Amino acid sequence: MRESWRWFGPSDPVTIDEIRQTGVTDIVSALHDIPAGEVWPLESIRRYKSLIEDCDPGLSPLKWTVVESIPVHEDVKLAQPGHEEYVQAWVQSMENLAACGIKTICYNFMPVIDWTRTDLKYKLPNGAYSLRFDQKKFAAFDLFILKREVSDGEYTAAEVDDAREVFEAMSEADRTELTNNITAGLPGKMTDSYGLDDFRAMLNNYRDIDAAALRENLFAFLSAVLPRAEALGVKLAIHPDDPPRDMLGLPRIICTADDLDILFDAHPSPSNGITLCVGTYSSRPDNDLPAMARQFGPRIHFSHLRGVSRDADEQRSFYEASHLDSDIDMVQVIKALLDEETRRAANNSDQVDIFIRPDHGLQMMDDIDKTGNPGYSGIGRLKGVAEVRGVIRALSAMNDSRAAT
Ligand code: CS2
Ligand code: MN
Repeated sequence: MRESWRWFGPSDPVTIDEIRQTGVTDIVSALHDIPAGEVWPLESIRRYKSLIEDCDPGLSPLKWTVVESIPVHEDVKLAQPGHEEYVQAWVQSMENLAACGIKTICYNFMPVIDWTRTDLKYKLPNGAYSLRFDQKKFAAFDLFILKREVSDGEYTAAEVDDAREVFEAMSEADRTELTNNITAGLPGKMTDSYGLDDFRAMLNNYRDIDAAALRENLFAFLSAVLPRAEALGVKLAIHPDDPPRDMLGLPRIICTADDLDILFDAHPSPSNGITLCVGTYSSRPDNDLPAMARQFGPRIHFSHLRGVSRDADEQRSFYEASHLDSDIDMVQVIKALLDEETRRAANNSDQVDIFIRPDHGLQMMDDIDKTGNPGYSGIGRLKGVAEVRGVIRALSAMNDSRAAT
């Protein structure tokens, strides 16, 4: 297992020297300033890599090994005329990264919105803050702020009533904040920020695109990308749609084990893999994470470790819980990943190690008064990575002692 940490670049309040202190060995990052659809120049990649990797002799080295993410231009998801140019740019960025030795690439295929939360400062009983997705608030945005024309059956009458009640209880400031959280997006998102009118126009672009059409567009993208990825030894790791279900009338196609079966049936290439984002997949109760980690083991090139706690009475609402105290059996997930590495080593696989990172953390202690990227706190993630490291060490020690007897 290779422990990594997401860094947003020189403006990230958590610095490379601070990350070094956490004991992780790898950095997950991206050229965040380059707009979707443009090539990442070789020189820019080299320069950015040296920001991460150059350090005084004697310091523990860090290595930029994982890209999260090269954004996929909306026109590719829509298969708009001319989108091939954006695909070619994506492939060129991948070639340039591979030339610098960076060969694990996370990406996603979520239309219009990337990961989405309604609350960025949700107070937990212990006083720390967390991120939350509240289905009622989201419905309040959809129905009463965005005022989207919803199709029959999207909301029950009771859900509309609940949403109205939530909307009416919100202040103007609350409504603006909710709108920003959803339309302007969160750190690390791979889609653009929009005002409400542009947002409506973007949604409208997808009115004729259902799940089957979106899949076709993803598969066409992969047909163009995978042969080069294979030749370069690059591993692609698609990130699931977060939350993992259709939203705002948009199809979302990487949500469940069945979706992944469809993906790998269409494109069995060994370069076609996943980011096992444990928190995202388990934001729905029908995804069994330890089982998915086992089922898709060989396809897991990267894993985001994070817990969620779903509301008892509304399973679509959740908050991001501590890494080990959530609805997920994290120990069993980690065990499955370690077993997968053992299997790879026995098969002399070209990539034995799975990259993991604490995917978000609580905002706690000195994090609370700092302006940082929601979810990407220093101390909260340090707690997450330390807990996960403890589990890895304990399970590995048990495996070693079993192998020795
Ligand atoms: C999110 C997103 O998973 C996450 O932590 O913060 O940044 C997500 O990683 C990207 O959309 C993946 O492409
Ligand atoms: Mn994730």
